Amino acid sequence: MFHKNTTLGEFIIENQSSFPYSSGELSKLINAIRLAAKVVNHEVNKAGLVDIIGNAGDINIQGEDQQKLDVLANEKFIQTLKNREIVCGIASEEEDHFISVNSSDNKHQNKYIVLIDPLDGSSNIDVNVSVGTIFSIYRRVTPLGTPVTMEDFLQPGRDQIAAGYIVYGTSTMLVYTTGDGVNGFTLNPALGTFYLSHPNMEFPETGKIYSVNEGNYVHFPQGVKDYIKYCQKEEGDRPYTSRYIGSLVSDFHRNMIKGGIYIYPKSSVATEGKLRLLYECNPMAFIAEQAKGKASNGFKAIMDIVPTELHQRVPFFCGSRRMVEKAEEFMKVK
Ligand code: P6P
Repeated sequence: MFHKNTTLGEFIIENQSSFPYSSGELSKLINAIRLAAKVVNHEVNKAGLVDIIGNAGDINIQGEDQQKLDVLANEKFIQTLKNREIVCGIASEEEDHFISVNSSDNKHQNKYIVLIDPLDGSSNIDVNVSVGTIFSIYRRVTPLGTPVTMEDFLQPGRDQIAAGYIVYGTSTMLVYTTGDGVNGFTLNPALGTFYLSHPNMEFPETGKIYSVNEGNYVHFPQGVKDYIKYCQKEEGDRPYTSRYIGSLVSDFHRNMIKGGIYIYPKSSVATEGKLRLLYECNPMAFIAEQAKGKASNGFKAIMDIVPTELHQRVPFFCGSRRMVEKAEEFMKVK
């Protein structure tokens, strides 16, 4: 049992002993993500000084090229992961193709694959709304000693060995799972240390918050329209409250604490939805299921979908189990 003063570093070491066949490499990987999160957190917080440091693409007061924050976040995470002799491949929303990471001895002995959305919701930065990083970790499936292939990245979410997110909000939190529950750590910026603030996080079985961009209502499938009207109907525990931040990680995080459902469905304008399967939906689905919630495409568990493309999109229904099940009932009818 962990006490609330446990640091992320201590937790990783404690957790490692309970993680089967871990030779400490997964711990090194989570530590790499922890480090990159601190660096990105510093840059995200500084971005508020945009009038002083300049917009992306401008020259800032140091006379340096001001990078777009999502480009910077991408570089920081990739650089930090590459420096560890444990990652053999990286895929990112910011990279068209996957990156093959050769070990220093060039014998391709590293065994972990990392897929990442380095800064999800980055358009919110300019309006000072929270953003997030999402990561997903697998073991490679092709033989050690060979360069990674696309097969290593197109694994179903069910095969993830770890997943998590960082939410850069009113406080910065790192929330992750290695398949043994979900734990949340809050950064103390004065010390640069993450502390266990939310042990064993779980979705309430149901809730009263629904998160969907109702501006797209006219384009939604009939089942989604009917579910939204169900949420708004004055009956029983309804009407529910509508909360939509426009940042997946923030909406997900609030719903996990308070109870709720997040929906990004397909529509006549987004025929497969907007969110990416590999580095947004699968990691959030792993966390959701580990937190006793649910994640589907409206019909099938997200983590049972066999990927076909690196950047493929899927419709996404995620949150309190009974709310997702109710939404799926409406999807099955129409
Ligand atoms: P829309 C951010 O761009 C994002 O990927 C998610 O974080 C967010 O929930 C969604 O897209 C917002 O998309 O179309 O409602 O603005």
